[in-house]
Amino acid sequence: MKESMAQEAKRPLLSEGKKHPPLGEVKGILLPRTTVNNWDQIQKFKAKDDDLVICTYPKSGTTWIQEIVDMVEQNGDVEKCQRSVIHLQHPFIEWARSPQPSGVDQANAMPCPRIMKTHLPTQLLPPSFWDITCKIIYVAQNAKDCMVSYYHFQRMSQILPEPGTWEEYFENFINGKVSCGPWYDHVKGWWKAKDKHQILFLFYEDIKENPKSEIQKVMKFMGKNLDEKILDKIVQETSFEKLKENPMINHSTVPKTIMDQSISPFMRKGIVGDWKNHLTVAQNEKFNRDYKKKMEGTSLTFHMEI
Ligand code: PPS
Repeated sequence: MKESMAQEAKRPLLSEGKKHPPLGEVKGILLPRTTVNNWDQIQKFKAKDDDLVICTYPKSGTTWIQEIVDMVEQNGDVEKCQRSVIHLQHPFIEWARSPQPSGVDQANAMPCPRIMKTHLPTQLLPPSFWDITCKIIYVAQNAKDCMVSYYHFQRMSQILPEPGTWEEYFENFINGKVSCGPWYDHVKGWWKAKDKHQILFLFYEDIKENPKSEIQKVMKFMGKNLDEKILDKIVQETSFEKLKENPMINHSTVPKTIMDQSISPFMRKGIVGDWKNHLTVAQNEKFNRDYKKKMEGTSLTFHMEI
């Protein structure tokens, strides 16, 4: 573990006595046990033509694109975007933690047009989504930064397994032994799916580098037409600094029994290239060799720094 990272992780890696439930599995993909227990309801979910689905591998900029989409939908009206916490605005399809209503129950109770979120890989998406013409926005982040963000998230999440040491987590991540399965198959699956479905495929690194042009893509995809002034406002209002302080977005209202942000904040760093503070030279070399094999033959490429 690198020194700067050791400082960031100096708070307890594994809080003693904390019970993190183990993951379950569907078709070889690890998922939260509560999701697996509710699988029947999730698979039977009925998608509608006017649905918009935000889809990501975990820790790839989901919350960021959710707020961008909401601001576009609300024509840049900041007050309207503050109407409720973000996880209540966009049902999380595979969320299932009773006694809360499941993501499917929330979506079914919602007026149309609905905007929802999922982290499912293509092969686990409820089949009804493939039979209709709904829109999907997929955001991908480079695997190294995603792994780092996921590691810190698992340190603070009380509903995912504890990540173990960074060295252990590194091995688990590259072997797909994390919730939602291998990053590699997830991004490749959705990259392929975009050729047959209405999918806007975006990159975290592009949004970071040029938010306005990426937000413009979202706007056009959603069939909206907002003027330059509103676009500039959306860029400002969805910056990392703004969202980190926004209680509707930063998950500060989520109970500690789900996310303990005293261990690591949900809005942690929001940068491209933090992997350089985490991967050792040997891990980086191992990662690159493995990555080359797993990503061979795809036209999908990522920026590891900007
Ligand atoms: S989750 O739990 O899967 O929904 O998490 P997700 O929202 O996908 O990812 C969280 C990471 O996204 C970062 N983030 C941002 N980065 C840049 N700009 C903005 N506006 C922004 N909003 C959220 C957040 O900080 C997490 O990344 P890390 O690297 O851990 O900081």
